[in-house]
Amino acid sequence: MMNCSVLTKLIDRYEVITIFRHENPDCDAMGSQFGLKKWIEDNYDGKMVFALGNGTCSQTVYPEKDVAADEVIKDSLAIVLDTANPERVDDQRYALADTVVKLDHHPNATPFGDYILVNDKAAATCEILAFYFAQEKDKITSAKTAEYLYEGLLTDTLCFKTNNTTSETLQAASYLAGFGIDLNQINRNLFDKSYDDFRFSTYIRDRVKVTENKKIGYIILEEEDLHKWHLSGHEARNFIDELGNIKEFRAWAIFTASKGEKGLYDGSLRSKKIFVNKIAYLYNGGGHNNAAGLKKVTKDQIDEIIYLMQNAIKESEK
Ligand SMILES: [Mn+2]
Repeated sequence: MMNCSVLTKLIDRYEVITIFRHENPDCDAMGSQFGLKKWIEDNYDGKMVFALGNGTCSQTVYPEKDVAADEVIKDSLAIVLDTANPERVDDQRYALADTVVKLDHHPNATPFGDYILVNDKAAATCEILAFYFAQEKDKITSAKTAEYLYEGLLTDTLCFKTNNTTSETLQAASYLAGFGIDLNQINRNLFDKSYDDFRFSTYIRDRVKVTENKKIGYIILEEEDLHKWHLSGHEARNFIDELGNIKEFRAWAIFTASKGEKGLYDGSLRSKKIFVNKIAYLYNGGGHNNAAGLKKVTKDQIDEIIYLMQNAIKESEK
């Protein structure tokens, strides 16, 4: 658990608060952003709170993003959520703010901002916020706040199955569930598949390449594949969990053709034990130990990446 009392002092001090999160946001990024916004609005009179960033996440429904002029951001407290490195902040104007707080659960490889609140033991940024709300004031006054945070927690842990799920994660979930949210409905909203997605899953499963020892499964999707299924590379890579429950696999990956860059691919890497972020760092990428991403690699580099993953698996089994 992390002491966030400095955050309360800062929120008290500023009239305008801008909340940022990473590009290509997931439910942890969006949920922490809108959860924090709602919580501040519910607990403070007269503060202006802006949730900024251009991207959105279609996995569930979020409010429209806010619009703020540079002048507004300049006078504000900026809180950047769920974002490990400054380049990934969706809307770089966060840097204009009077004070910047980084609040995150990724390893703090690239510290930025005036205050750094990082707990890399937390399974989600929403977990950090749940404890913060509970400790600081115990004032979640609307079920919507609890719902935003619960959704972030549930998705970042793949339904409490990832190896960073801890007793604190479940405590946070229990705390949030206490606000009368509909757990079953939230699960269905987040995880029920459309029929098209179901068919795309089948397509992926049919095309998995498997290394000889069956320890790595991966897929390369070309521009035509994405076009045929009307998916962006990012959307297609979100199907990575299709490969996540195979006994034999120690690591798995999806590579998708980079938009408008012939011969280059973006990739998502996952593993049970080996540190795939160490491999991603070598290829303009980064992320968590067991879930990382990288950008613009060639087919030869994909072969290298698979080779490095195989080596890491070998090392880990010595
Ligand atoms: Mn997260």
